Amino acid sequence: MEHFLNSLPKAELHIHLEGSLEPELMFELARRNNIELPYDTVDQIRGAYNFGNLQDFLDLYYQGAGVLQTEQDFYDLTWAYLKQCEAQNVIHTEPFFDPQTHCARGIDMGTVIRGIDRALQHGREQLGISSRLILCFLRHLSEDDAARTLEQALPYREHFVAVGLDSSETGHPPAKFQRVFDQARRQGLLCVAHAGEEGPPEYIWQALDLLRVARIDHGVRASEDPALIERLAREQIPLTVCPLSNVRLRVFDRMRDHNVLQLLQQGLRVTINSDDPAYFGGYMEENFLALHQGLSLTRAQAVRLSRNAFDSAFVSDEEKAALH
Ligand code: ES4
Ligand code: ZN
Repeated sequence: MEHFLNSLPKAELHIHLEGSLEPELMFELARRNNIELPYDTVDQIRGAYNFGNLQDFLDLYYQGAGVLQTEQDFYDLTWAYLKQCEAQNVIHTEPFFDPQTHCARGIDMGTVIRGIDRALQHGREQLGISSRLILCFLRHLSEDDAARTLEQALPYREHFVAVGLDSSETGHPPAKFQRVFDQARRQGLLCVAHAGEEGPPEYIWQALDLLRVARIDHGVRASEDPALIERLAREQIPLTVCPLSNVRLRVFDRMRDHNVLQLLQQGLRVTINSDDPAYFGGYMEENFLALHQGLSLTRAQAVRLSRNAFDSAFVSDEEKAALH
């Protein structure tokens, strides 16, 4: 099964580049940029990754991202992620980045996007990995802050295809961002949003009806609302589910309690993703493998999940045909 899952061609639709920052690279960048880390060793960093909930994780994630300063840093971060994709036969990826985390520290938008984009370009040329970039707004900040961020990113419009919504979900419903998502859509951008990870099914309804998203990131709490399940199945709205993330952030206590195969069985267009692989114990292959170990995922189910991801990618039908 390990060999099968490794060689299965995969597409990843829910990965935060900042969440792919491995402790080793965090140390190297801290040294390069003369930044003091509150850890002495890589093992100490990994030892701190013991989260009780989403907010515990986000606090360490934003702290870790502080070592990213130069265009080269963003290049190195993205390139390291792409090398992992290569090793696991992930042939298409649509990563998120969080510009507000960096711009709030005085890093220029162009520095961030140019570094990421150059690595994605090299990934296409040297590794044969196709990609589309997604700009995420931080939902714990205001809608005005998100609107200013979109404005600052417009000079780099050609380098990203969609906007997303991430960070602390509870208390920050999709409705708060309706106007900025309307603005993004007027720029021809597609929309996605994290919803129903820690937040209630109502936030998934809002993401669909108010933000008009093409995919729901996570969405696992949809199972609490039969009418919502019916709609997601009927409209074949993709859910980008992240199994290891959900267990590490205590959305489910154990992998065998995860509802992803139930959602698949109910006819939803479910995909498997790594979310923040450096923090949650693995990349795409480890997520599939954890489902095999915890939920007896079969080869046929793995193939279905992988196909769903290619079908849900933000690429033209011609490009899809080439990926399949
Ligand atoms: C995230 Cl797991 C998760 N949830 C919400 N926002 C995020 N940003 C990075 N990882
Ligand atoms: Zn996420």
